Amino acid sequence: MEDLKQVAAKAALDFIKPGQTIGLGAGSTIAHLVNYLKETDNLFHSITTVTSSFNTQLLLQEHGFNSKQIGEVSKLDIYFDGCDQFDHQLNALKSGGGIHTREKLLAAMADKFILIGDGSKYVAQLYTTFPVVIEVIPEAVPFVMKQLKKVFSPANPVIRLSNKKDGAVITENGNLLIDIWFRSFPLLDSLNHRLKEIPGVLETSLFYNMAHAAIIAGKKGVEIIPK
Ligand code: ABF
Repeated sequence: MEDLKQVAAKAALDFIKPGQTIGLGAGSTIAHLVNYLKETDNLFHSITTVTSSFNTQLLLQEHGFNSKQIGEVSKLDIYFDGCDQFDHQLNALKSGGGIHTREKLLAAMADKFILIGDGSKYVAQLYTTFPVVIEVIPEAVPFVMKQLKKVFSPANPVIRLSNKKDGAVITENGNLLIDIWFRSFPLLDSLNHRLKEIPGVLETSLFYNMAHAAIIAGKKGVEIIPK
């Protein structure tokens, strides 16, 4: 899939104009896009970049991009990001990285939010091989867990643990993540709202009705899916 991610990332260059402020998300596809941007003359020297991801920030710094912190901007021309999965209406799950709060903030700031990925991520409808993740303030975790079990039964909410097995994942905002494993998704159009209604929940990894387009690369080439 790595080659296809590269193909999709390269196709994203066509959307960017000199002088624009470009938001960049997390993950391997975005890393390819950063590397391609570095090779351009007109874009590399003229664009301003902003990212939701610590790792992407390191790569931008290493390459010498002109970059700003999220708190320094309120509008982006385009926000590009990868995802775990997206459907034909361009609703996306961005659960893997656990940084969806920042990702959603940048997506909302952008005139255009464009998903990039390989063809395997494009599905007729989102399915439950990925959880919906919520970022929760630490004090609210017991209450939120109780509410989730009550309201969304038989879904299984699980506090995300660190791969290093040294406890729970702590987000860059000092919060915890709860992965909610649904057996089947409740109606997507109200799910985001229902989860955010629970006090203590900051943001969800369901990007419902937010993306404006998607660039996907498959065996037959690159496809641009407008909304
Ligand atoms: C999601 O998938 C996001 O957190 C992240 O933006 C994206 C990365 O996907 P990939 O590495 O395949 O480009 O989990």
